[in-house]
Amino acid sequence: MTYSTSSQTQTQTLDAAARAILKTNDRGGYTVPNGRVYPFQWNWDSAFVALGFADFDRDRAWVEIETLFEAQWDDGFLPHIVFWKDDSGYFPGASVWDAHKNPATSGITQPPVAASVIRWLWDSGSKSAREAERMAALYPKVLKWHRWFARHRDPEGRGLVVATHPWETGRDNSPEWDYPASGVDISAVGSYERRDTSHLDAQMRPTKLDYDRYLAIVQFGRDHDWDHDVIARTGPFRVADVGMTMILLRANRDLLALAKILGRSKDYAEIEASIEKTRAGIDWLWNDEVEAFCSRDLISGRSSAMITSASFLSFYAGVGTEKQNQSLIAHLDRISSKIDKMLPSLDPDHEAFDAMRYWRGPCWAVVTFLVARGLLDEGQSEWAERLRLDTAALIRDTGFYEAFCPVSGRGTGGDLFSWTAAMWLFWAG
Ligand code: 2M8
Repeated sequence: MTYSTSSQTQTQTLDAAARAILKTNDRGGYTVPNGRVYPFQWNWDSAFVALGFADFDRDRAWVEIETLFEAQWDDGFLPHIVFWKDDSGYFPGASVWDAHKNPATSGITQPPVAASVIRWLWDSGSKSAREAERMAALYPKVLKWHRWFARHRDPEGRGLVVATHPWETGRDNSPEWDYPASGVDISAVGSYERRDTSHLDAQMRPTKLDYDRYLAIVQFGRDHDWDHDVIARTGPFRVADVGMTMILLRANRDLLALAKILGRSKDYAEIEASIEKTRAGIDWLWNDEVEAFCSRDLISGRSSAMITSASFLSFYAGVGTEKQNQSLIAHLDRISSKIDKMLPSLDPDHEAFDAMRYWRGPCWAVVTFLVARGLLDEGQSEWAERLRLDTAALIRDTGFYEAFCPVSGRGTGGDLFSWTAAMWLFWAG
């Protein structure tokens, strides 16, 4: 693409602003998503942030992932938050999770994008001996995390990822979780003080009922000493999440590619079997009525029947028949005719659509990026470019917000946000 001088200058200014955000949010070895609202290290945020650092400091990019894996538990589990330092600005902090680890961590995980990010890092670099060493050192840790998913997060053996907390999905208050979480007993939650709503407009955040349920599920995990087997089999929230499943499937494909680069031939069959299991099981998430991949509640067996941004991650995972893909593209056409900027986190035709409230409508650059990558890989380059240009326009017009209103383009959540800056540098800008 050719830019006019003024748009070139604008791009350079935004590049500089994005780099400054990552530097400001860098706490030395790890980056906070936003200094005020989220003062710790978050799992999938850090993976995306590494891609941003790769634009100007490759060493720092690798360090981000290496630091995250320093908090890996012995059994391969990789926590969703690492509390490297205390900070009273966020709730629930380390003492609420009470996971008895050093460093202190939460007891749940997040979408496993690390393997894919490591592959992007490797592919975009000079393939130096030093980077090969770093990749080789991370590889067994990522494999161990994927094995943890296979052992502890697929109790029915369907090849799908079971999320045991809405926070694990990264799409915290998606309406997909309203029904599955409705059975959570909140009677023993007691009183607590939220911090998010003192930093941000409560209208943009999950509700009090959402938080009561989040905390009741945390209490269950804590009461069971974070025994992930027990939690995945008997916990109060158990959902086959379309987002985590698609992301793990792609991550396994990328892990296999890393294994091949590193010549770890003894692992090929195991990783191939995981890929095949998910590929074979994915149709359980296809909903014929809405013609899309949707998450499914394991407790009731019920499909959410909701089209979310995660539904389109099937392209990224490399699954879907031709007919299924056509239906999904038709949904993209329809959705884009209803709003100004793609990709909203929920179908705007759904009654639960809420343009400013977090994962119930706003556009999130990271998911839009993954969907765009998938569309590009599957030959849908026009759609991939549309998603990129829309994301770039949202950032250019509004700033580096946590998320954006798909109707007005307004920023929602925190500003000067690390993963939005990273997505600008690695992809959208
Ligand atoms: C949001 O989630 C945290 C809990 O993990 C929160 O709202 O307190 C989500 O957007 C999640 O996907 C993200 O990783 C995290 C930090 O950016 O914030």
